[in-house]
Formats: sequence, C-alpha cells, structure tokens
Amino acid sequence: MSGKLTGWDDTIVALATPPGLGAIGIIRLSGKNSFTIISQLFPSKDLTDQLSHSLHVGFLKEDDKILDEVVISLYKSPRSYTGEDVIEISGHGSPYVLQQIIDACIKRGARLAKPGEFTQRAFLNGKIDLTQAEAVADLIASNTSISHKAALHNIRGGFSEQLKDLRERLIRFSALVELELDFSQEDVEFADRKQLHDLIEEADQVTVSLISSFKLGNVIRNGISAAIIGKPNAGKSTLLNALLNEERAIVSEMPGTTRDTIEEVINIDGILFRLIDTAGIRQHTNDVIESAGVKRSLDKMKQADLVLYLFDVNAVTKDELLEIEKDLSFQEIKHLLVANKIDVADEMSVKEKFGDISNLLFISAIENRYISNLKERMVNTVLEGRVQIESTIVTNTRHFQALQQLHSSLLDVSKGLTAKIPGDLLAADIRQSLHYLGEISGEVTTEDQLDYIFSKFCIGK
Ligand SMILES: Nc1nc2c(ncn2[C@@H]2O[C@H](COP(=O)(O)OP(=O)(O)OP(=O)(O)O)[C@@H](O)[C@H]2O)c(=O)[nH]1
Ligand SMILES: [Mg+2]
Repeated sequence: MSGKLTGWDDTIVALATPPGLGAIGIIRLSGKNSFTIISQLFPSKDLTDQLSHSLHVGFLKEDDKILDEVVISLYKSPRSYTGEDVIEISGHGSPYVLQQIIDACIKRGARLAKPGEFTQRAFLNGKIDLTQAEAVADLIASNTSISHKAALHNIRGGFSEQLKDLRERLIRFSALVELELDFSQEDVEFADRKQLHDLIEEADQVTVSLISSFKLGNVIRNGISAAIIGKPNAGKSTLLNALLNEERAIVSEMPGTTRDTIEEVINIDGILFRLIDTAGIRQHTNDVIESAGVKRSLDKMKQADLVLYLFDVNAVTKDELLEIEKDLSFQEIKHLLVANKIDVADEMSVKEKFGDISNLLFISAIENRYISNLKERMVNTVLEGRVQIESTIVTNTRHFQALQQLHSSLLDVSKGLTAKIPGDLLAADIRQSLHYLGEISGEVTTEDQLDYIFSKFCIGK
C-alpha cells in the first residue's frame, strides 16, 4: 500500500446527504478528534465515554446558542466505515442549520473533507481495496437494476477476490525465481517451470475473460445509443413514441416531418437505451433543412451502438432490404431490420416474402403490436446472450486498461518461459505482471492516482 497522504491526520467533516432542503441532513466526522469535537457541542452527556455503535439524542449547542436537536451515532475505530473514529450527526434538513453545525466542527479543529475522502480513508486503512472503493462510487451512480447489481458484486469484493488469489500465487513463484538468482552459479531451479507456465495460463484466461466483459460493462455503465433510421414516413417517430409510451415526437403523413434528431432515454430490462429518432433518409431532397437533417441521420447511424432500420413493409422489396442489410453488415453496424405497418399488410404473405432474412422482425408501431418483442430483441442484441450478471463484469476504464497491460505482460512471461530465457529476465517480466495486478486492487498506487480516483466521488462519501 502507498504511504500516508497529505492531511491524513486531520479530522474531516462533510455533509453526507444531498445539499438542499430535506427531512433530515446527515453530517459525518471522521478522525482522531471526532469524539472530542462533538463532545464540545453536546453538553447533555460526555460522548467520549459512550459505547461504540450507540445513538444519542440531544441538543447541539455552540456557547449558549442551540444549533439543532439531533441524533448522534458513534462508531469507534476500527469498527467504522473509515476505520477511524466516526460520528454521524442526523439533524434537521435545513441547509442553514447544517452549515452552522459544520462551521462549529471546523472551528473546533475539523477540516472540510475532500470528495471521496471518507472512502479513501477506508481504503488506506485497509477496510476495503481499491476496486471496492470504486464500486462504492459506481453504486451511488447506478441507475438501473443491472448497474446496481454489478456495483454490489464488486463492493462485496467479487472482482478483487478473483485477482487476489492469482496475485498471491504469482508472488510465491516470483520469490522462488528471485531466489534462484542468488544461486546463479549453481544452476538450480526452485520454481517449477511447468507449474509456473500453468499458473500464467490460468491467470491469462481470467484476464482475457475480464477484458471481454468490459464491452458489456460499458453498456451497463453508459447505456446504449440506438438510432432509428429509415426512409421518410417509415414510422420512425411513431416507433419512438411507442417505445417511450408517450407522444414525444411529431408524427404526420407528410414525408420529411422530423427535421432534426430527437433523443430520449428508456430503461429496458435494466439497460439504458438512448433512443434517437432521425430525419428520414432519401436520396434526393431540395429542402436545405431536410438535407442537413439527413446528413445528421447518417452520422447518427455511424455513431450508434445499435441501429433499428425501420421500413414500411409494403414499400420495400426483398432485394432492397438485402442491399440495406449488406450495407449495414459491411459497415459493421449492429442492427435490427424492423418491418413496420403490418397492420395494413397481410401478415402471412409479408412474412413469407422476407422470411429467411436474419435480424428481421415485424411490428406495427401505430398499434403497439410486437413492441415488447422488439424490446427483447434489442436487449438480446446488446447482451449477445450474456445474461448472467452474477459473474464479474469490468465496468471501469481504469481496470480495463490495467487488465490489457496485464494480459500483454503475462504473454511476455509465457513467451520467456517457452524460450527458456535467463532467470533475471523472467523475474523482471513476472514483476511487471504483479505490478499491473497490484494496480487494479490498489496495492501499487501513487498519491496522484489516488487523488484522481477519489476526486470523482461526491463530498461526504
Ligand atoms: N398503418 C400504419 N401507419 C403507421 C404506422 N406507423 C406510422 N404510421 C403512419 O405513417 C406516417 C408517418 O409516420 P412518422 O412516424 O411521422 O414517420 P417518420 O418515419 O418519422 O417520418 P419522417 O419524420 O418524415 O421521416 C404517419 O401517418 C403515421 O401515422 C403503423 O404501424 N401502421
Ligand atoms: Mg419522424
């Protein structure tokens, strides 16, 4: 673990609940002077003398002025979130009152906490590792059932457990290889090369599967952009409204109704889709505004994670559709072909007409028919069949980058083993792998890295 940081010894204070009016507001204090500071403000009993994990109701007073009637929770080191002495003051949720309490604590020696500083202390005191700390921020930011699940899995150490075991075994090998260097005259091998090779292989398998989970992790964290693309009048705006279940976009029988793009977010089965309704794409238009809209549609199509290509089932031939499908596949755009207006078509015969095209489904946007089917296909296309969120999913870019570096350094070790390179070079490669492993869980960090990671937290966490 890295050394103690600047300001480490201070007792810190911050509002832990969102700023603004509320039923209650919670202020947190952490550090060695927490109990003495609060005792100076709480005249009715001596809080330094109370049990850990106990609650106390009473008035907070500064000199003779009553600040608030509050509930105080006490947590004594090391049995607290940060591992230090922690006080939580639940007061009335008036920003004015809460600020007065914070000021009173500061006057008695506390300092305002930096963003994430409570969690940072929990990390530095060994209560949690870095991936768990980061998962705390993810949990706070989670906005769907899936992102919530993924963050909880990591808070409980799911991710770090997997790497910890590998790291410990690799450290043992590293020590043996290093030991050989001390006996370099005598040509001894303490580290069994076959076993080392197996371990490297196992580590790399775990690494590669974590790396590949990041694609889904990104979806969970950032959602999916899904552009509805198609010719004018295909029913794109009607479909947007049907998916949203509200009349968001203007629908009309006039081709070229949507001139600009419209974006709305929906949550389907725990995944956030940013739906984008675009201007209909047609080859020739003399309308300047419409053609600007069309250009934007094509850009949206290229940037989207998923394209819903919508067409009027009565207005497209099979050859045209195959051409479009070929084009989308060629551009490597993930897509679904959505045949609209089956309410005014003969369902049997159109299904027969297009029958064998993959990625195709039929709907009626105006009658809301098969919309749930479409939603299901959207989710499946994104998840690519990976539905069990119980396994670890890498959602964090920092972890992803370290895992990629780990992967390439494991390959170096593996190549070195095959080529039977000298022990000192092998040892250096193993050390490199250990470095990246340690970077993920936080065994190897610098103050700058930590500041960067925790600066993205909210104050009070
Ligand atoms: N019968 C039928 N008509 C539909 C359906 N979906 C849309 N329409 C009609 O098709 C016309 C065009 O619908 P829009 O949603 O405005 O089409 P659009 O693709 O957004 O058109 P532009 O914005 O002009 O590119 C309207 O008259 C809709 O009522 C459907 O499922 N069945
Ligand atoms: Mg439209």
